[in-house]
Amino acid sequence: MKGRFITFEGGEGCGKSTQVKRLVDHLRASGIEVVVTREPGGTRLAELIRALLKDEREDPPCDRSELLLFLAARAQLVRNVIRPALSAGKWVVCDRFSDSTFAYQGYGRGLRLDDLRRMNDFACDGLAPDLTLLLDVRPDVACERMRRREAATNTVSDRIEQAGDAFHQRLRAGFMELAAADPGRIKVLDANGSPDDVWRSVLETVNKAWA
Ligand code: T5A
Repeated sequence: MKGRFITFEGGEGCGKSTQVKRLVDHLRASGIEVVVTREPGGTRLAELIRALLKDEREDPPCDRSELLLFLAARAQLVRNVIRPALSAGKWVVCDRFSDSTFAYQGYGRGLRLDDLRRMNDFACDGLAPDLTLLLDVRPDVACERMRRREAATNTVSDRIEQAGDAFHQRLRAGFMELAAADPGRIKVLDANGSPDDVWRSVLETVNKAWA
């Protein structure tokens, strides 16, 4: 028995975490055993790596260190959480996975995609999602959501969120290229609408994937 592996992807402020929660609640209410996790994170070591990646003090990781830290966190999560859950027949819903590395470190930072694919394959030991929901938002919509969240939670954007407009444009275009190259797995959803609108598309896409 093998479970199913669903990932959510997108740029900053696309609303992934909101939809991950809705999907997990829905699947559990339907009687499906679901493991929900996120990247980077999801194990003790991977959460420590997350804290290192988010550390705002001096000596931020260079592009290659950043890549290696994301991959180290992923290797740990795949080995200790995702593979065992899938082998036990559970569904796994993960907030970001390999496509974030291709988009952020590849299209965003400019590291070579060929290198990233080989290294990522090594880190994941070949594991790829069955279905990826790519939430696409316009930059102005994403900016407004981030601004509102910062005001509501009294927080400021982090190192990666502050990477600049050109970076975020490359990121969005990169995600679209990834989706165009793998349309069977990566489904692009318009995420500019309300949480309810986006949820309807998420549900429809998941239902269609295993109809
Ligand atoms: N990263 C990650 C890499 O560079 N390489 C990698 O390999 C990986 C795995 C992770 C960072 O690491 C980078 C990407 C990221 O920069 P994170 O803190 O986990 O950092 O950040 P995100 O994954 O971007 O998650 P966020 O929680 O910040 O954003 P989400 O999940 O897109 O959005 P969400 O749901 O929290 O919503 C954001 C705000 O908008 C509102 C929400 O209430 C919230 O306030 N909202 C909506 N408002 C209006 N309409 C909707 N439809 C809305 N949906 C949500």
